[in-house]
Amino acid sequence: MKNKISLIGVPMDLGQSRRGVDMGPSAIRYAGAIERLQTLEYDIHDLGDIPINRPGKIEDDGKLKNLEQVIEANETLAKMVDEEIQKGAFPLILGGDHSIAIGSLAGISKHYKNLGVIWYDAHGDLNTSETSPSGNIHGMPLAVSLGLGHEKLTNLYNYTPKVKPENIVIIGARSLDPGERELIREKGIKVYTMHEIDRMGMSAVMEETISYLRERTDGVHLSLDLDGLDPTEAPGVGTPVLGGMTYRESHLAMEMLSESDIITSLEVVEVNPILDEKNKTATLAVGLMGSLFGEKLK
Ligand code: EXY
Ligand code: MN
Ligand code: MN
Ligand code: MN
Repeated sequence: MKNKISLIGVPMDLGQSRRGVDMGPSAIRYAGAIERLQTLEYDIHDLGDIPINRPGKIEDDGKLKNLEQVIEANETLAKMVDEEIQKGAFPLILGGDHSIAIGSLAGISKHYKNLGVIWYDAHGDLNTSETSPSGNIHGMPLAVSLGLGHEKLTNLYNYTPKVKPENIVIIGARSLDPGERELIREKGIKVYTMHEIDRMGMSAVMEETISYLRERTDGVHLSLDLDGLDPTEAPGVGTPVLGGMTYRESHLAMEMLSESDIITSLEVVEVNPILDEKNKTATLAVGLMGSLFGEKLK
């Protein structure tokens, strides 16, 4: 993994409806993310937070809430991420809700022929405005990155698609909408739901994921949604779903990814300190980052 890390905060909460996730970047910084990576001798630069223009009461049609503000922030994010990769840095993006993956993947993917994506999440985030039950854009970023959905989102940063379906692995899914299930079947997207994780064990899931992506991609983006973990361990998330991955399973997943050395970018999303208990979820996220960046137990 590269030694130079560029940290970018995106205090985005307009991709969903619960206040508080805009404080995710601060909560993760307060949980010691920067110091943790400095201890591992990374040269980490905190580029601060992207400004989010708060809407007045702009009536949207409810099918793509806060579309303009989400687009604006993601265009800025894509440009910053693109520039940091050009400078040879490893992009580490802190959310903010998962709609920021639209900008992350737009800024990252142009640097790869076949970017792999590991979507560590309780959800598929594969909705379009046609299939979404909520109109929240944080439930759409993976569909958008596949080139599916509103063209103002899919064409962000002037190219589409960002990711090919065969280069995606979803891990931890346990809440998929009908339209997402249809898309997964139609596109043949690789998904390890909690059922597979329970049957196979996290170690086998990660072995398969790593070898699958190693043979077909030239870089891998890890999109780490903290609601992928069980809410009894990670309560500070906006869309909790019971029966999630444990902290230990997640540490193993991060340690195996660290050993594999396939991860070329990271985003950590959906930490909502208002819903949390004593910044527990951000602290857990920083612990997982430590494992991903090479911390060893002995
Ligand atoms: N599938 C539901 C929707 O589209 O509204 C819930 C999405 C939750 C998305 C969180 C970020 O993972
Ligand atoms: Mn430096
Ligand atoms: Mn998500
Ligand atoms: Mn999620």
